[in-house]
Amino acid sequence: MKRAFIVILLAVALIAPVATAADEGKPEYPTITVYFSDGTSTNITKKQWVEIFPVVQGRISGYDWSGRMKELFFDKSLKGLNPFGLDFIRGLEEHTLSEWDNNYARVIIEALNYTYNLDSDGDGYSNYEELNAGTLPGDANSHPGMTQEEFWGEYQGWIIIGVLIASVFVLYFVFNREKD
Ligand SMILES: [Ca+2]
Repeated sequence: MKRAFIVILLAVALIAPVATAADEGKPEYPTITVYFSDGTSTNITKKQWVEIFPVVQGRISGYDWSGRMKELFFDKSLKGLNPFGLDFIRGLEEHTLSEWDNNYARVIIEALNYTYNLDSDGDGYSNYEELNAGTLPGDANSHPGMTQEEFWGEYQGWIIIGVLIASVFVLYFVFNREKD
C-alpha cells in the first residue's frame, strides 16, 4: 500500500502545476473603452495596459504586483474587467481625454486613489488593504486573513480533481498487481 501512497502524491504533485501553467503563456489583455467626463473616449489596448501596469505598481508599497497585474484588473478569462478593474476605469472616467493625453500617469494615479477606499469585491476589505496585502481586490474569495473554510472553498475544485486522478492511478496499480 506504500507504493499506492507514493503514486497518489506524485499524481497530485505532477498534475496540479501543469493544469495551472496551462493558462499562463502570453496574455492578450482585453481592449477597454474609457468614456471620459467631457464626452470623449479612448481605447485601452494591450499596449496601453502594459504601460499602465508599472505606474500602478509604483503606487503600491506593500506588495509587488508586477507579475500579477492581469489578476488585478481582469476576469479569469482575460475577456473583461473584474469589479476592481471596473472601478479603476470609473476612476479614469472622472478625467478628460486632454488630461489623459497630457499626463496619463497622473490620471492613472488619481484613478487608483479613487479606488482605494472602495471595496470593489464586497468582501469587507478595502481595495487599499487588499493591494498592499497581495490579495485580489476584484475577487471576494481572495482577501487578507483567509480562514481554512474559505481556503477550502476556493481550492476544493483542484483538490477534488487531484484526488480523482490519483484514484485512477491507484486503481490501475491495484488491478495490475492482482494479475501477478
Ligand atoms: Ca475587497
